[in-house]
Amino acid sequence: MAITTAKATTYHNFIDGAWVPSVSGDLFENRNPADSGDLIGVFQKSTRRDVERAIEAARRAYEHWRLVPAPRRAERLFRAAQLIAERKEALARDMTREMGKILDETRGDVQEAIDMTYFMAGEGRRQYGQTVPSELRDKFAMSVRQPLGVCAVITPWNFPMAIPSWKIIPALVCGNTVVFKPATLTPLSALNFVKILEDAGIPPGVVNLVTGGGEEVGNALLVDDDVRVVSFTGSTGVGRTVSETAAPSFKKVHLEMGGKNVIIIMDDAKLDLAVEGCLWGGFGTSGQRCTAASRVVVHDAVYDTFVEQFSARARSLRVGDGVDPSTQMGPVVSRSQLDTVMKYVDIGQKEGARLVCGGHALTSGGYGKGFFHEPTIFADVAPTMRIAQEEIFGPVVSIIRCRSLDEAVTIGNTVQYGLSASIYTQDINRAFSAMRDLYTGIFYVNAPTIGAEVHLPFGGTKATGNGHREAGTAALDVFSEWKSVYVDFSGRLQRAQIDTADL
Ligand code: UN1
Repeated sequence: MAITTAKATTYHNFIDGAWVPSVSGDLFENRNPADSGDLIGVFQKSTRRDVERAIEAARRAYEHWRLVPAPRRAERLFRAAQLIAERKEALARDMTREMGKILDETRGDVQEAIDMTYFMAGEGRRQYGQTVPSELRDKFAMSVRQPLGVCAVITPWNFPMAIPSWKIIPALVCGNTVVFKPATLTPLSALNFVKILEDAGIPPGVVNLVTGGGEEVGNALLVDDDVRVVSFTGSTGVGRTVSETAAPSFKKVHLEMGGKNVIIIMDDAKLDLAVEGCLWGGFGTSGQRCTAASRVVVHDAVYDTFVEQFSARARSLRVGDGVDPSTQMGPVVSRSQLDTVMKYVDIGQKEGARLVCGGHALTSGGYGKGFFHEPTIFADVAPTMRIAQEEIFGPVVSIIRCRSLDEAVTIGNTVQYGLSASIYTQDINRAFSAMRDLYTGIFYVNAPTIGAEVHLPFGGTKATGNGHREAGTAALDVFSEWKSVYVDFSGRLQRAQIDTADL
């Protein structure tokens, strides 16, 4: 799997059951975002040729794997879930080191992979279809799920193990095989996950890992006729390219993209609870979640008190290396992510929003070697400002004033995205009307916009998604398709819609 030299550990691709170098001979580095002097390892900078080999292995393995009974496939997945649980602490530490979020959160990320793997393994004994009466005599009618073939799984760096598990495990339980291209910023967690699948006894070729950039590796997956499903999580811009590139070969494309999620705080809200929720929703994972609460719409009657309490709490958050147990917010993932955050802080100030907390990258002292930024809050943000409309993916929250629930819902809906929304109120009527009227895929009452559980559908509306959902049994709809089966045991030709059965 890996060769360690005095300089750095070299990690390999996993193709057809073997850990192999790229044909390119090129490598890329994986560094710690809390300390860029910490080189974690070097990974294969793969090419189209590597991808083609992986697809070919997956295509061949599919012919065997699709015929393994689903409950038997699931046994290997239950074993994988146990192995992830056994290795949880080490996996979380690797993840904090390569991605930056604090250990509590990386443990949560690994736990989400455990939960998903157990949940989906259970689907090995379900995958229910329908059995319905036929309109003709002596005829049987039912529907069954069938796998599609080779699935391309393209994942982001913010949930380095949870999101791969959301895609790979349902793909496998349905009988598909996988070529997995993880984000170049978090290849170690991806590799750890694939190693566990290997150790759990998933046969050669069923899961293949190819590391490298989107231009080379991602694109090669999207244009290959043998890839039948693409499941992608990432930005809306890249998602559009994925969709367009995969369209000519009629792949089934599942996209999970950006968010600009809103928390609405009404005048009757428990304000302390709302402040806690906004801190966790806005600054958890340093704001780098598609579900992050990057907008807070607050009723006029509690606006000033909320701004004061929320900014006081945000100012006191301890920013630092995620492995330090006292750290509450880690770095952002990379230099370019830090540049994006700084760019939006600048945009917010130029747009005339009021900076009430943070606003600076942290560069001195222990922060000098990493990509740290203060928790940042803008108040008096107009709903049309760019900081209220565009996904920043960093620790920046925009507070917007409202005077009624109707106005709050309109503001909530007036963005291009539709992933998650939330309301803090003690009034059940307001909670239910907001639940109905906010056009998102996920909705919370008296809780922040983050924290979805694995057994309900996950995904969003508008520019967040393309109508599919992952997680829950909804994920089976991405990784299988329906076959309707009619069995005529009458022994004669019966013509549907023409020959009617006698009463
Ligand atoms: C993401 O940000 O892409 O609901 C996933 C949540 C997590 C998953 C987030 N369970 O915030």
